Amino acid sequence: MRKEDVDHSLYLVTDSTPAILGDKDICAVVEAALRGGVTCVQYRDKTSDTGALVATARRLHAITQRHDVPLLINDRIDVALAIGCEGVHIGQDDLDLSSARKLLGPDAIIGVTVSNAEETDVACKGGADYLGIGTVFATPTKENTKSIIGVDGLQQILLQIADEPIKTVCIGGINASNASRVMWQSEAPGGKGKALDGVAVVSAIMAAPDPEEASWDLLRLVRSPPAFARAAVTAEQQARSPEDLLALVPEVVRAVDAKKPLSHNMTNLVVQNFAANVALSVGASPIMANYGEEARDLAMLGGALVLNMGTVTPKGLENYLKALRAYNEAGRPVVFDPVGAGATAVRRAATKTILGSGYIDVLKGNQSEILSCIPGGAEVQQRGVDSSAPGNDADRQKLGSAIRELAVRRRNVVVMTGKTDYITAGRAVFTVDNGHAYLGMVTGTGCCLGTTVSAMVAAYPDDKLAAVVAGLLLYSIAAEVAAEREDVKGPGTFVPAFIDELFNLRKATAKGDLGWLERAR
Ligand code: 3NM
Ligand code: MG
Repeated sequence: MRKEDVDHSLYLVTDSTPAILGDKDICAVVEAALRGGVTCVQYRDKTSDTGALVATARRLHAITQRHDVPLLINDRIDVALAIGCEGVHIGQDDLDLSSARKLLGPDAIIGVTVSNAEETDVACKGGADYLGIGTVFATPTKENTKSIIGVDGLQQILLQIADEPIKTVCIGGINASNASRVMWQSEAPGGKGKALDGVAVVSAIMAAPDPEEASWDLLRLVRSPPAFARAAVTAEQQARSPEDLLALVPEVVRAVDAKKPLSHNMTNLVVQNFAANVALSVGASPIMANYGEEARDLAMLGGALVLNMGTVTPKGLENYLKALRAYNEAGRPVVFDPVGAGATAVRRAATKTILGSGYIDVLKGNQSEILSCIPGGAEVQQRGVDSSAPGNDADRQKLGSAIRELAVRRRNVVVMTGKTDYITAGRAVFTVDNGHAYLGMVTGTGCCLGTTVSAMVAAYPDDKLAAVVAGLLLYSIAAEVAAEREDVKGPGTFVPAFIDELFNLRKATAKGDLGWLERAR
């Protein structure tokens, strides 16, 4: 087999420890995995004596050869030479690349594990054939893994090697629940980076009750985009003008009115009642369900999920992750509101975990919350960028480019609220200047915007940018209209009037009365 022809889609790394292999025969497991479609095998055994290593490697090679799949040996160049297999995989603590190349010759496949920019650079310059990039997610399979790089770190490396003629797989905690998402999410912004060639797994196959079926399943997942990718904002949708988007607002609001979509809120203790009433006013069916086990069933009902981090607890976080997974698998929209994201270490960690564990269709927060979702965003914040200062063009530009980068990286829609609200899917940044000071004097108005947006994306999932713009305009204009009413004397009387006006504007829109939209700024 020529090394250019190697398919890295599903790369199996073996493990001989009882915790993973159990009492199964390694050759039987590898054979089953190959029947299931594994495209590359690495024999990794950190404990056996050299004689046993060579004997097992020989048996494995006979099997992989029958399936026309390369066999690589982890670390042990001597074993690879002894059995004459296709190559080796070396880690950062193993023999160096150029010595390995000297020993094995130009035709051998040599892969290198990398976890940062420098290691990647060295491996590419040294002529590695492929990179094993990791550790993506924490995994019990390998002891003392060095750094957990997440999908963000993976994307960074793929961007760095955009023009290198090298193959790539990622490794660490990859399984059927995340393989498809990691392949899609790691794709670098705007198609600028390298696409991952595949995933490398140990336990997802070696510890599976049925390795053949597990392999078959994983290969299918690696090769097909995840359910939510179908409805990501397209380049054409991004290219529209503010006027184009404004023209779609009535259609979005009417879609909510007609469909009464489910708005599934996992939200904080303070806003449950208010958020449910807001959902009803904009035309959605609210359910305030914080128990993750329910999410799978609820995700099937054609709605959207709001993850609001307002009251975060360890149990709550587990519930969020279950729900996130269920909605991602169903291809239904998820709105994430990282309430107080930068405020405490717990919230910073929870935000990172949520962002790393699934796909967020719409990320919504105030300036400090959104900036805490951006690597280096805290600095922008500390430099004193002030979104509440209208007319400061330099600040607007800085914030605009920060959130554009965030949306590009995450391939989603980002909404940053403030006196001016910013919306972007990575290309243009749209702003909304509607709203009223009372919104800032009543608790939960930010959270309820998340609920409103969830109703819009649930009813209009194929155009999330238009849906988000519609939600923001409906919400902030309803606040203006309510605040101007004669019966509204302050924040207290504002709340019921606001709920009324959300309802009134929706009903007016359904009837074709669009006067309120003339207020859009
Ligand atoms: N190398 P699982 S992580 C062998 O980060 C290995 O370099 C890693 O096992 C690295 O698929 C890892 O069971 C173990 O999570 C991956
Ligand atoms: Mg190693």
